[in-house]
Amino acid sequence: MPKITPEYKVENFINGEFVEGDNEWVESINPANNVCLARVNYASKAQSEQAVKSAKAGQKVWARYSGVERGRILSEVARLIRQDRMRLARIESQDVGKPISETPEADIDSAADCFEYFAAIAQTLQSDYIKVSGGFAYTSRDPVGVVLAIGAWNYPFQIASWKTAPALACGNSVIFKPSELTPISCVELAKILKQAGVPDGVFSVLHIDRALSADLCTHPDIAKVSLTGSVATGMAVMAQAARSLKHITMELGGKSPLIIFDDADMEIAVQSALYANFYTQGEICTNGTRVFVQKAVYDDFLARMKTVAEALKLGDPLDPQTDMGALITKDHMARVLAYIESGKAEGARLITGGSRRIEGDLAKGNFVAPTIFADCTDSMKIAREEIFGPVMSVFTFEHEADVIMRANATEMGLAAGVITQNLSRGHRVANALDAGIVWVNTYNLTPVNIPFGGKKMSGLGRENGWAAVNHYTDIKTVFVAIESAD
Ligand code: TXE
Repeated sequence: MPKITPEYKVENFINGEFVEGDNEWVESINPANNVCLARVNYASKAQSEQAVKSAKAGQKVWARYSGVERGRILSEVARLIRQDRMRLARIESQDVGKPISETPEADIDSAADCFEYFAAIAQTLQSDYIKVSGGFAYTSRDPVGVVLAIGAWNYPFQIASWKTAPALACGNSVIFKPSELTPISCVELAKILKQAGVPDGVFSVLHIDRALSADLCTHPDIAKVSLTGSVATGMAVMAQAARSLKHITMELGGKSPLIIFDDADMEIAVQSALYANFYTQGEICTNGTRVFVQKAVYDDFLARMKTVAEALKLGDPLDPQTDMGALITKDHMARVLAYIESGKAEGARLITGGSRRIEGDLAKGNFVAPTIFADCTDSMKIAREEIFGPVMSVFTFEHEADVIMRANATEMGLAAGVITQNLSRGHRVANALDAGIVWVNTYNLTPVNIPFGGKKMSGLGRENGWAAVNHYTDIKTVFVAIESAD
């Protein structure tokens, strides 16, 4: 066991109990200073087997609760999350490196909203009655069973909640496997669920390595895998899950376009581009990193954007004045910096940023200046690949039809943005874009009552909104004959 005493000791949660894992100890590092923040004890194969067994038994118990009872417990979860809002936000800011000016609302409130929303769905879930010749049929929405939820590191508490709330509302049980980089907050969620009255086995947390996670994706007692992660992992998990034909939900990467027309309100355009590129240090899958600006407003946009980006304050994620925090790991920072170098080498015009920030305490962490490239072309590496850091690529265009074609010329299809004051154009362009979610005159807003998810290589299935119910239930049809068949 390492000698350092980190701030958090993180356990696994199996069958309603917090347990140390039987496997190796792993350290979780604070991205803002690269000091050990938590010690995590990984679970063994035998322990993960135990989690599956208890999840299977717990699900049967939970499915017998009425929707009203399940909803009451999930509402209590929402209340407990809100009650502990600032402590949870602090954990998230430390673990992910994102500023405390974001986490209370974007991470913690979003999770509470999600439990509240799906509590209401649990209480009101109904099925169909269909009159047929000779009788009638009705449908029931049965839970799918045990759900393996695999999280990414950029929104750990929110991701765990967005998967757990709908799954539990529909009567499933969940085994949550967090990203190895952000293991802390999901254990806090386990404590809250237990306190709210969720029965043993209905929610578990397993800290396991990727090989064991891959193994679980093939487990015959797991009915569904819901993943948030990279496209490559999505393809691997889908193949693993296919061996026993499991349900899947895949929230993967993006390379989304944000289109600014010359009739745009430029304040809205700049604000949207800011949120689409520099919120959470740019580590957001829906980010609109390909910013297409119509020729007449191109120079004006770049000048305003430069001013706004240069005013962003980088620093300690726990300082309320900080606008942008640290990238998740040194390795990830190196990848982002390599993309910045490739932008320079391929001839994009650097407007601002373009390097790591190392003044004072920033040198201890993984801080990269908000970076804007202008005069980008569609073939550049920074225009094609997901960077997952604070790097905005700006392009110019003249005609609507041309920009729609260029915006859609990517294998990804997660999100898109349109900034215009022309009502018909806004709807027309939104309709033409190949994306799971399109924002008009705003960007990156994800209230829990709207469906969220990607098209093409960006994913399958939808989280949030009523649409999520379709991905956490199996429809059973019962045909009742009331007249004898001829
Ligand atoms: O994700 P991974 P990482 C993108 C972003 C980032 C890159 C890598 O571009 O730079 O992905 O991030 C588990 N079977 N996104 O390494 O590798 C893994 O342990 C079962 C976009 O975090 O995809 C982790 O818990 N599980 C994304 C989770 O999958 C497996 C947010 C994601 O890991 C597995 C984060 C396997 N074969 C990063 N391989 C988004 N959509 O927002 C990995 N895992």
